[in-house]
Amino acid sequence: MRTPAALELPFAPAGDAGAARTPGTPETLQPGLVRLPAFADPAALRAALRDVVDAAPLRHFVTPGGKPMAAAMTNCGALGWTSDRSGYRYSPVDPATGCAWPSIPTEFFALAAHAARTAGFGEFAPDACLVNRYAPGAGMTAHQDRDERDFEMPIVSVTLGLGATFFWHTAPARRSPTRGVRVESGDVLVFGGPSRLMYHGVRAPRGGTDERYGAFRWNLTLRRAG
Ligand code: MD3
Ligand code: FE
Repeated sequence: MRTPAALELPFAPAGDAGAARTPGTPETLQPGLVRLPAFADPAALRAALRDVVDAAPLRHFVTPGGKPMAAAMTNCGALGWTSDRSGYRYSPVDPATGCAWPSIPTEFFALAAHAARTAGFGEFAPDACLVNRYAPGAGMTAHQDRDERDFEMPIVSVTLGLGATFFWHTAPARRSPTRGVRVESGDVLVFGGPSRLMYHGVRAPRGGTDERYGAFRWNLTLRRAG
């Protein structure tokens, strides 16, 4: 029985074949910020992502100020990032159901550990994976990620579907110069060390349709939160 949430999914039917891009050389954009072009295989992650959003449907969290966030979100892992009128926090349960989040699919976990190692960080065992789904016109304004317990751990970000421009401030202040990088489906960014607390955000994707992930940019953000 398919739930209404499952019916909203834009995933293409199985069996379509899109040409995978060739993985490129790791690129250090600034100390602690590494881009791994085409490091992930979008085709190999699609079924696992579908299972996650079937188990914990996407929703628009409300900010502490009361505005719904532009990106639809859900989580997998022991902890999931949430927001409501009382603030941002990591929760072991989905506030919509009171049930534990689905666990991190082994494909996601292995990808994140491999990406962190390839980017020059040590062992990385994420316990939280935030799924962000952006429609054209939906972006994320500049912010810091500081709800995690340990800022020594890197963060791994995986883009699937439509591409977008990721931007960041080059010093730990909002009023510092901005740089940007284009991220396409399968690209992975790893943030750590001196880049861990920098302000960052993402510009809304333009229109288009990805053969597997529909008219959306999907982002997996794997973190050690607890
Ligand atoms: C840079 N998500 O969920 S990638 C977020 O594309 C978030 O969905 C964006 O920022 C997205 O918080 C950006 C992930 C990211 C995560 C943590 C960072 C970028 C980061 C920490 C420091 C610098
Ligand atoms: Fe962030």
